[in-house]
Amino acid sequence: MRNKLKNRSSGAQKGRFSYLLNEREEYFTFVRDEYKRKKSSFIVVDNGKILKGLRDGDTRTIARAITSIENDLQGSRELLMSLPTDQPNATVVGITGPPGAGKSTLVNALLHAWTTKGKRVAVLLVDPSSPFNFGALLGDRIRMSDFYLHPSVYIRSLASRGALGGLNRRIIEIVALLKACPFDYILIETVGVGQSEVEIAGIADTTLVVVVPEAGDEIQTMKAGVMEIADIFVVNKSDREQASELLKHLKALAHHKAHAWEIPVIAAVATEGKGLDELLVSIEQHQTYNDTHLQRKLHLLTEKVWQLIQHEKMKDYDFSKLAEAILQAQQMGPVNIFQFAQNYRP
Ligand SMILES: Nc1nc2c(ncn2[C@@H]2O[C@H](COP(=O)(O)OP(=O)(O)O)[C@@H](O)[C@H]2O)c(=O)[nH]1
Ligand SMILES: [Mg+2]
Repeated sequence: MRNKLKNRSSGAQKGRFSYLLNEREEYFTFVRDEYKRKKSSFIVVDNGKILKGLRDGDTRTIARAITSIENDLQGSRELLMSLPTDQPNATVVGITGPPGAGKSTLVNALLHAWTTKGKRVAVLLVDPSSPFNFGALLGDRIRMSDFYLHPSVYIRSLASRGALGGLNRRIIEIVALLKACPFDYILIETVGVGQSEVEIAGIADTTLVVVVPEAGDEIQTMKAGVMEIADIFVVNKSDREQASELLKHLKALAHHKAHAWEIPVIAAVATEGKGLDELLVSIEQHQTYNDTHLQRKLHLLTEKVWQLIQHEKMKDYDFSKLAEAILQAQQMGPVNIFQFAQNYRP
């Protein structure tokens, strides 16, 4: 096994970031290796080597480490515990909004702008369907095809928690891992359905909410929560007729809600790069805002640790097993749910 790892990493040395990973293949090989590894009696996971790979930005190491974390494989917890804290922090930018709003096109435009300036960027695409269902992700992949082989870009698709959206269940861990790599920006694209847009605000330093003029109804339903999570609004496809109406409406809303930070409302045409300069400036300004409002930073950090504790405490609980236990209890008579909850052990 160790030899095998050695061979692979020497293969990867041919060029950092230069190897296009087929995630599906990577996943199956890794799970198979892991299975073999579990069967052997003496197991060594060389986290020191992995940490070095991460620090060097070695694509294969990054891909494997993410897979390991996603699947709770051996050594992944220890790896997370040993992540360095002295790294200059990458800026985490979340991009959310309805399907088809132009999020991927915008990510592509940002990649162009940042790589031109010599920045290194990791992109996480969180899709409600499985990452191994390539049909659903084809759109994103085509939109970003220029960058799959780019030496300073790493792109990874992740499954979401369920059909109703929600980010990947290990998103906090995966972002922390990417922060141990030499990236300047970590972009997370997620479809704004259900929980995901609320979750993203707890993870990203800056959250962009992308809306489009024809999404009038969606804005109405999104509106309540969306003002809380957006740090920047992008009205994309703003060359369309109804755009000025929406822009006016959002600007009024943003102004009304403004406190220390007034949410910029940017008119964009992502396909033509219109509005991009303004967006780049706004992202930078929001970074400065973050750096000077430490309360917000502390809040975000607390939010993350809160979630980690919740995951940890609930890790042995299983929804269907709980349902079974309730059913069993009901067979003995009516159930007082408070007593049941107090006494239940997984
Ligand atoms: N007319 C117009 N089309 C756009 C614009 N931005 C994106 N699109 C198109 O809208 C479609 C969906 O874009 P995509 O980036 O995949 O949206 P996502 O689902 O939010 O990631 C694609 O066909 C894009 O080419 C824009 O500003 N104007
Ligand atoms: Mg997309």
